[in-house]
Amino acid sequence: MTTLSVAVCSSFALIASAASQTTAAVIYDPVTWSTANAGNGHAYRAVFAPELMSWTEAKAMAESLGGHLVTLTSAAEASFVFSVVARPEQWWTDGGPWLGGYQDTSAPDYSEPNGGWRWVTGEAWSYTNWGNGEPNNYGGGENYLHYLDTGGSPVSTWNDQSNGRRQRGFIMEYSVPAPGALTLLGSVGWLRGRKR
Ligand SMILES: [Ca+2]
Ligand SMILES: [Ca+2]
Repeated sequence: MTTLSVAVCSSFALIASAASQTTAAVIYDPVTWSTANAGNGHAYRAVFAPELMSWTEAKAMAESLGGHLVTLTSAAEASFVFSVVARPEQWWTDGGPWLGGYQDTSAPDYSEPNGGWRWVTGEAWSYTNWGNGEPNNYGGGENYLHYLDTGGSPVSTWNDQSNGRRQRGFIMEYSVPAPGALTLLGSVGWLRGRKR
């Protein structure tokens, strides 16, 4: 059984309690892609999950924080997000963080490995930045987007991955000014309590 609770902490602090078997997700401070810099005015946050999470779990947490999994709909946006937000190198020890792309297996254009891809926001799926040989639907069921696992080196290219291959976090995006819930949670980290 898994339960979620909330505890106040620094957005950069990692709380781990051996006694209670809990580990906090680390919610990094937002970075805004300002319109003054030819951006979209949206803010982005990296969330590091040491205990790993599925794409479905990442999507739910991004929404609970007042945003959505990041949608990289242009080369400029992808470059900004990777250079400014997607830096914690610990993410790449076992695959990179989740992104907001998935395959709609009921869509008319669905096919493996390259058909039916969608962004969680419904924005047009046009820009892509797949790694070499990706997407490949390796082993079947690779229907979710994340940064490619390169064995420790951060890269900006993408991989299709199975939901069950849990990753070390995600990147979220939201319009600014932030929703009330996000303001409230700006200095709050989530604790995941797990009974072992
Ligand atoms: Ca697939
Ligand atoms: Ca793949």
